[in-house]
Amino acid sequence: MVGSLEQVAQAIRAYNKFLITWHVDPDPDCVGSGLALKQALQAMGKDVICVSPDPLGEWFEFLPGIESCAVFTEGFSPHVDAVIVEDCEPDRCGGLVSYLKSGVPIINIDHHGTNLGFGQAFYINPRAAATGEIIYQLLTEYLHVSLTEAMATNLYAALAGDTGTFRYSNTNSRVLAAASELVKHGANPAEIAVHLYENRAYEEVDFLRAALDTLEISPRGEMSWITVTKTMLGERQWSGQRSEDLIKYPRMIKTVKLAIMFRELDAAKTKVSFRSRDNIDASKLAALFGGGGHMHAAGCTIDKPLPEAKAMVLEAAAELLAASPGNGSE
Ligand SMILES: [Mn+2]
Repeated sequence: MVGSLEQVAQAIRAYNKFLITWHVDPDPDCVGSGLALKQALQAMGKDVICVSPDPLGEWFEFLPGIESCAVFTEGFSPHVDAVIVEDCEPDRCGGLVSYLKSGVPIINIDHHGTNLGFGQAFYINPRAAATGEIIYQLLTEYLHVSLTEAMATNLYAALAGDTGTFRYSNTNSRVLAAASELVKHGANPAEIAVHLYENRAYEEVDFLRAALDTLEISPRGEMSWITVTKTMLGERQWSGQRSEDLIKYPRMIKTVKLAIMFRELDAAKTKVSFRSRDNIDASKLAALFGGGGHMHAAGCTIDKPLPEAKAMVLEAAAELLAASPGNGSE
């Protein structure tokens, strides 16, 4: 744990005009957390805008207040008292990075253990299942905001997103207790699950078919990966939804301890996502290539063409698996 939630609460009380932002490739945790925090600060009489570094696809349309979110455009540099960067470190905010380095006060809230904490007030708790869990604690225990149905829905979506709807190893009694409170305040688990996992256009499922065709597995079966090229993606926009959709397939294979997704960003840039099980530390693997994340979910971006990046990562991954005690013995 780095920093203090009390310091974050003090900084929030001290300022009036806020910008809230999050990481590129947004997911339900960062967006739901940002919206709930915005709604809570507005209830406290603050002036708040949410700005996403990347476009928000249809996936997020069910989140209450999403229509008020702006998307970063070139030359964007609003006057605010402080920027709240949540679910990441400022360097992961894409086009907003130079604005964040311009000297504007930063408040950083995150649950990624590789984040050292940035700005004048920060709280990084890698034991939190989601940033949404930290925001829930901030609102209820520190800022004493009464939760509305909109805040509850946004925070529940955040928790559901990062825990695979309470199935991953980060699911514990604390996060379930928070989810229970959110349901009491109006979050609808069944409706949110439909929005997170169903409600897809035919083209989406058709894309899945193409992606599944690339599925590969290592000779001993402990590592499996899936690959997305720019050609396959076509005009479709990438979203956190697609990441979860795809990486779950190599991940669900019985023998697999490390699932990898390779995505071609451009001719010389490749995004790599990792999901692991047991004692396999995915964040160590991501860190080898300048990325980061959690023990069982991490990622990095490599400045190499897809085939080269793939070869480098698969080699390092095989080494990690070979060096992890107990691996392969089941
Ligand atoms: Mn998160």
